[in-house]
Amino acid sequence: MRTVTVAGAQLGPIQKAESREQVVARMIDLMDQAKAKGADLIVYPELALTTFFPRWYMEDQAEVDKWFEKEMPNAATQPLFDRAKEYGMGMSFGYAELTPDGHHFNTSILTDKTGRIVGKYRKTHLPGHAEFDTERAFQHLEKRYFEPGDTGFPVFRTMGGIFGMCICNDRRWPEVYRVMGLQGVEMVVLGYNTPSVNSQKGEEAGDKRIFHSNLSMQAGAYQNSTWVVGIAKAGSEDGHPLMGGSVIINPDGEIMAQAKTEDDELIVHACDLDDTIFGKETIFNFAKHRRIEHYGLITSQVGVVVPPEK
Ligand code: CDT
Repeated sequence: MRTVTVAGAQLGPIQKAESREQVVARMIDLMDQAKAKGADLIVYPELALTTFFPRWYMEDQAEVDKWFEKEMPNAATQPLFDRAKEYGMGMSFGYAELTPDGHHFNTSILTDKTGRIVGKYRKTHLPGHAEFDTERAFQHLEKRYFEPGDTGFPVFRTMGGIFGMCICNDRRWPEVYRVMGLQGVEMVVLGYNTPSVNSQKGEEAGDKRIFHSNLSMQAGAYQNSTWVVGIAKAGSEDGHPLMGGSVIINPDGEIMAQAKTEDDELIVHACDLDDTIFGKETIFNFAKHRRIEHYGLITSQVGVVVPPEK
């Protein structure tokens, strides 16, 4: 057995006016609860330190940059790192990263049990749009504020296993899990901020949003025989609802723990990384069964090309 007890730390809404210090205090409170439950690793959502600011249209770059972190850890997050180190707990959370040479990424990090950052991932699939869209019920301006990530999908050896990360919209793309699966990933941790309603399809709400989210993550887990931990920021941020439903999914694709509220809430599960072995050695033994001679279109073509009409 290689058990990693994982605490999924769903965050409730963060209002625009809330400070990072207020949010970090909530994150530390969840970490205290995780410690009491014996957690080895705590996973927080995408853009965990602030409201989901890409819903707000901004033209002034100085105003935009206020939502970004220039270093990690920094003064606001150091107490979180200190507590994680004191507890001997790994952690992962997302934040908006402004690099020293001026690049803007939607980033997540993974620390080991000493509080050292051992992995960094920058979001690849940026949903939404870059200009104000009058056709949408609300804005989703990730393409305006972030560049596509430059990391690819690396995996990291830590806590006795092989860990990978992705962020929110990435979880809907099967290639993400497969690229990590090809590196032997045993646990994928991710955070999300998913609006409870579809801004371009008003009638799609609630259950179907959670269904699509779980469908994607459960398939990614099963098809690569890996644990997947998907953690939400949920609830109404300044009148804009985000769905909850944070989950811990086993390598058979089954949900082992699921959040019930749209508020700060901890879900905990003891994940045995050895549970990944059976699937990796049998039905999803890639070395034995994959036929890469037929997969060329996956990397040579972006959009759909239909056959010519006869
Ligand atoms: N944060 C994020 O990636 N959210 C997207 C919503 C896309 S709607 C434009 C998601 O896939 O959940």
